[in-house]
Amino acid sequence: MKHLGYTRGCQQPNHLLLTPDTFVRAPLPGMQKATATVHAAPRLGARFTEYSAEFEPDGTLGDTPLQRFIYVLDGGLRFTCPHFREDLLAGDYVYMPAGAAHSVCALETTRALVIEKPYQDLPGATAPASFRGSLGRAVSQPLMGDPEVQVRPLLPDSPQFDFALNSMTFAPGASLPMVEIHVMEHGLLMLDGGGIYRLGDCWHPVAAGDFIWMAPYCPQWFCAVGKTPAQYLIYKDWNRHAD
Ligand code: UGY
Ligand code: MN
Repeated sequence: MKHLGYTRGCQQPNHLLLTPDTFVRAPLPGMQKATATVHAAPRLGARFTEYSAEFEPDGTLGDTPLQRFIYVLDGGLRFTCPHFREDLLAGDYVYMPAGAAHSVCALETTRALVIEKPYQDLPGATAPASFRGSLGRAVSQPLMGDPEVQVRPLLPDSPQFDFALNSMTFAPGASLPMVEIHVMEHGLLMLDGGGIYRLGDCWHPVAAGDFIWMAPYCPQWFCAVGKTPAQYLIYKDWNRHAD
């Protein structure tokens, strides 16, 4: 018996908060020496899949017909595709378009965040090519002129991409400048620090390791609480008409 059944984890019609104490690990097809905690998936109502993959040394991911984004949280992954081969360490990431052959093999005990999504064509635009990047090289910009809230886009600013993935860092006490209510959905992983997340009509204390899914139009606001900055990685659908 743990905490008499208490958890901060919470599911509501317009959002989901998953705290690490609620994570249930299971292998996905094709995974070897690895497990996944699936945070968001179509059965939740999301139009993408986001999961944390945990690898033993030499662990691998299975194939996917979908576009795939992999961000290394800690440890190291050897990534191989026809265009490049690279050892990815914490903060490094790769993007692979739908159907692109690639393989991933853990160099040591490793955790990575994985996003998979069917690609939504845009008439007149070609699908993006594979690429690699690193959080440390992503250019930071203030959110709506506030230097205390820094946004680092991890994907190129191009209509080819049907989603965006940003790092957001809040100085202690800094907050989103407004309660946002928008058509895009979000998948969010807290990387550092913590604070209060308003989601719909709930105010949740959140901390590093938590995952949040926000449905389209879910009212959202965040304020960093504590003596260290809060940082999260946030997914949103992007560059496409709403349907
Ligand atoms: O990009 C966004 O919509 C972002 N500002 N949302 C959020 O942090 N909840
Ligand atoms: Mn938002």
